[in-house]
Amino acid sequence: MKNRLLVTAALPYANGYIHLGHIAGAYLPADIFVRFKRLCDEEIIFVCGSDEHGTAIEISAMKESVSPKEIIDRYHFANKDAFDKLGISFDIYSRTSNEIHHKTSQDFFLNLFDKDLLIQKTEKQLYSEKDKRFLADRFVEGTCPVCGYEEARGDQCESCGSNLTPLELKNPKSKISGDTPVVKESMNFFFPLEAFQPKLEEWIKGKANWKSNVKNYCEGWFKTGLKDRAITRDLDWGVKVPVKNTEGKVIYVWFEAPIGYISATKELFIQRGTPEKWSEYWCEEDTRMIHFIGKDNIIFHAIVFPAMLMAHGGFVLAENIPANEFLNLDGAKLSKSKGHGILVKDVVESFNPDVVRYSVASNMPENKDSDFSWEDLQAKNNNELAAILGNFINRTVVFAKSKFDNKIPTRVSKEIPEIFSYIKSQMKIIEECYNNYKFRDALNETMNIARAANKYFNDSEPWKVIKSDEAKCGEIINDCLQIAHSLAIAVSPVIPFTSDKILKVLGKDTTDFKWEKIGELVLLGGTELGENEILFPQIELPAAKEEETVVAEDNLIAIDDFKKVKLATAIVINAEAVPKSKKLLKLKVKCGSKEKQIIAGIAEHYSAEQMLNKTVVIVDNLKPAKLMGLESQGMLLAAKIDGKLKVISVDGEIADGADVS
Ligand code: B3M
Ligand code: ZN
Repeated sequence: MKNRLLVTAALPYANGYIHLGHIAGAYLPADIFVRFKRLCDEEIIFVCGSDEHGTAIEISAMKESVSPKEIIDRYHFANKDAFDKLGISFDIYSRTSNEIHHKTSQDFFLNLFDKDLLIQKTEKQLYSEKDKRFLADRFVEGTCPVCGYEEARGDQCESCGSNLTPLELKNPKSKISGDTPVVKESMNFFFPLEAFQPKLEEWIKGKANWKSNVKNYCEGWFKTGLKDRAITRDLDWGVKVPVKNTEGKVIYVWFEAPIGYISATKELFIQRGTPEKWSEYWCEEDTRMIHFIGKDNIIFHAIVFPAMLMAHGGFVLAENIPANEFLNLDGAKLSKSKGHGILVKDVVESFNPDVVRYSVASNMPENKDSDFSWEDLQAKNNNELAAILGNFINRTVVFAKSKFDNKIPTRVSKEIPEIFSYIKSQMKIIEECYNNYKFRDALNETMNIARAANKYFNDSEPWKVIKSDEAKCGEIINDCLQIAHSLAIAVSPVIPFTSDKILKVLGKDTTDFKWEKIGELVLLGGTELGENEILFPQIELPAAKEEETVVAEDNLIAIDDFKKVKLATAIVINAEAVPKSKKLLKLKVKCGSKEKQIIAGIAEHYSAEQMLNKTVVIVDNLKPAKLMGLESQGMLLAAKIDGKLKVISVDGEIADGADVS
């Protein structure tokens, strides 16, 4: 049995905050799997990081008039933090802007170039005279030749999913200036994907345990026939092509991003002080590499990247790619571009991360799209986590605390009740589920242990037994506490924070915190119990959690109501961060002849420098209010889109002090 595991999760683009759709697609299943394997003492690393190149990032930067570096820094750190708060336990969360990644990708490229594998082709490209640049991928928008959707991107139509090239678009327009581009020739490098089709087909044929969605998808591609793919672009932002006379060209983001898994591994082992060890994971045959991704990334992980690795030689290929489908929010796809996303950074502020993990895991879109709703999260918390697991732990601990002097009662009889062999058999079943990437089943079988535990408690009636036979009652409670320990292990891949809490209340260290100890008696009688806490307080949802506000007829306001609001333009003449606040900026604005202080909740979206000299629209007649002890004498208008705040500004168009109505 091979035993060295290399687990990767797709590198999220650092141009947006990660949302629950991402979590359900790749990161949570990966994390659960990795946590399970760590409990089994397997040698394993879990690598991920930010994907920091590509036109999407350059476009975000352009839209906000900031540098790409500013964009990637913002989202890299925010996403790293959000993953952390949700307990996604990467061994490393790297970034593709790191030097080591540029070097690793360039070396990879050169390896293929030196072997004469890359094809150089001069082709027609779209070029904007106005922007003075080629318009690759997302820098152009136009009408999809397949479905007629008018806002199709140069690389893909979001409406019908067709892969496109900028030249195929009808009525192409520059995303930068709206300019109509001309056609100009340019040389680019192509990867000979077509030539790899037979090898790839052969390789995938041998993958009996791949999910059918992944296999079918690949077979679809094979049927159409693989085509060679351009792996360089005429762009500035990215990894420079390491070949002479290629100024102004970078390696295509989808060529270098998966190499990011290799660079991240190298970086991890540099950090660990064993820099050579990365190659054990990437080059030794007994490594099992598993890519966790969402279904929209299958082509790159199941076809393009393996072909690249084959072309390079000396690398292991993926053992499995358990891609998930999409998680929908009340029916709508959880995609950031559509604005339906529930951002991880927000959700972990309001909810116990384990409740989020549990509810996403129980709705994991393993074989088909699935739905997420707040009501379901509430139900999972109140009716499962609290009512089954929390209840068992709580009643057991409360009983032990009050009747056995806050200690684990000692067992006298050597007899081990039946329930422990049931738990052992569950352990095997759950193991099997995890090994086959069946996370929903694993979770259900795990909760079955908690259900059985409650039944054991009920059937044993310790509250009655205590009256006649204290020793016997002590044994029942000892059993229940031992079961609680088994549960702490069994639930830990899915709800690790809760698992820690259970361990603490049991007064137990991690010596027996191993998968194989599930169903065993490891707690010592006489041990002092820790402090008990309610693991899953009931969740009440606010009446409407929906983002969309539908203005009901009786919510309409009269023009006179609106006239009460005095809006004016004002220029920001001073801006500084508010100490100890992540959200607030302290602004001084000039509005005609007067100056005002405004404390604005925009610090997560704008730096003080970015706000300086902006001409904004303010509510001028707002009653002063205190925020973190600072007086705010107005507010500024901002729009929220896809979770991002954009301050309404009239820079360079209207001077400060103008009335707005
Ligand atoms: N950044 C696409 C995505 O975030 C891309 C994945 C790269 S994995 C090597 O969905
Ligand atoms: Zn289309």
